[in-house]
Amino acid sequence: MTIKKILVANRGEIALRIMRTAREMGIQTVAIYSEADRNALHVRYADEAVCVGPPPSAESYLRADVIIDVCRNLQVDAIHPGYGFLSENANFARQVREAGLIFIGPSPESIDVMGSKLAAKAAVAGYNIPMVPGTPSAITDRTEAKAISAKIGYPILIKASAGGGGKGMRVVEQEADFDEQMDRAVSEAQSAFGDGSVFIEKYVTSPRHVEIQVLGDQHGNIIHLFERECSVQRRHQKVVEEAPSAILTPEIREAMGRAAVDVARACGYYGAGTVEFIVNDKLDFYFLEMNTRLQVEHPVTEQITGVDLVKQMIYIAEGKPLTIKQEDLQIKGHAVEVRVYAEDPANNFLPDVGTLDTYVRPQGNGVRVDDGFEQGMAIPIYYDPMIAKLITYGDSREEAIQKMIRAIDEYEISGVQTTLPFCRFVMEHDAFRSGQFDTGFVSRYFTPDKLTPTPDTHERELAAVLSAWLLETAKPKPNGATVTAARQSKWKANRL
Ligand code: MV4
Repeated sequence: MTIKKILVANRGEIALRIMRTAREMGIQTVAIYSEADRNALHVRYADEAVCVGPPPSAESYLRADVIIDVCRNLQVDAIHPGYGFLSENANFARQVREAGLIFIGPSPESIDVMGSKLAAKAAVAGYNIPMVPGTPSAITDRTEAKAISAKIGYPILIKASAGGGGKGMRVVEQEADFDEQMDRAVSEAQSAFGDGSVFIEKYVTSPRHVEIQVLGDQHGNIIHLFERECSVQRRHQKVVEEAPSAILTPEIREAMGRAAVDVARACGYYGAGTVEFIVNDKLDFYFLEMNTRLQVEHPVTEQITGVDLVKQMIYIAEGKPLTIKQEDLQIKGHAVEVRVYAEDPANNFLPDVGTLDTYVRPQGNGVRVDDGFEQGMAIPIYYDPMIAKLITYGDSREEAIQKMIRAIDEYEISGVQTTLPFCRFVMEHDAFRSGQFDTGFVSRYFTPDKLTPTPDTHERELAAVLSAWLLETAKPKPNGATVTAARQSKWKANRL
């Protein structure tokens, strides 16, 4: 089956990113949008666009029935769900299939298995995948659970089977707290996910988060595209991602890659997926969960492998066998991504939505910006406040980081506060630069007083006037080097 027309059931940067690849492949694109996104870039970019409802996601981007109707009306062949919204909804994938459409993603069965952490553990049980010591099934008997916890050793973690991304987790420091924390965990899981099943794992303190990108086709071929390091997080929200990880040896990388491929094999996976591991200070790694979608941070993998993941997803959905062999893949260079949010890092990362009065992207060699906004546009309050993903690529980790600092300083955004100064703080931190960090990085090192504001537009104008004045008045006329030095010192003085 050849896909001729794709509907992208998403918005913002990821909708645009998917449509760009579709266009390169000669595939027609259909955008959907809510009333809040009438003027959005993904709507303008698409060949056709249909309004699917009012601003709240539940009335627009999550309306499976409306979206499938649009596909019927416009003779769409396939739906790409992006990330978030309907991307990990097995019932949506099923409805799409039943409507005779192609879901550009895994089977509903794979989504179901990996959507339940306990089902995922059961599925991989025969594959010799390293897992954190714990209970293999839902807790029913507390006396037994306490005995297991005592054997594992405290602290332990209680996790909701239906949870994910840190939701529904409770640390228990000692047996005396067990019952209270268990009550809370079960009732939270029940109210948040409609499923009160919880299980226990040994608590790995301050792990690193390393995930493996996989691709599987519908003929049983599965490959991995190495790792992404995502340890710099704030309250389970990733801030910086990079590839490769600064800590993995070639041997551990290969072992993790093989484990990830086995996890995918265990659920008959096809499409693009991510297998998430935690890594302790001895570099032992443990399988945690699998995300059955294209991830926000996929660009760093694209940069270091040269593979367009969306293109591969489309080929896989068409039923084509993978043409990339594991042995063809190698890591070339280093990529870093920061997420630019309309949040105020000086004010507890409070969302700061508004209008992008100034919006000038950084450019140049090794810089990629995936975004969905232009100057003058408003950031809607209804959705995730991510403005852009800024990705840099260089020969080495140091080069990618230096490029990132340069790119952050070139980025001009006014009208909203952004996390750019916070990203700059991370890039300049010794622990980050040395690679010696874990998931505790932000809480351990960050306080708002550590922020050096990136020069805003006003300061830039001032600096420009100042340097013009220096050039004009300096006598005798200085050579280029002197001018550059003078200009930089004034610039720095402006940036306390
Ligand atoms: C853990 C853990 C320590 N020990 N499991 C958080 C998100 C979810 N995907 C799994 N998470 C964790 N599971 C055990 N047995 C620590 C975390 C964790 C974490 C994991 C990845 C990235 C950031 C994190 C931040 C806090 C806790």
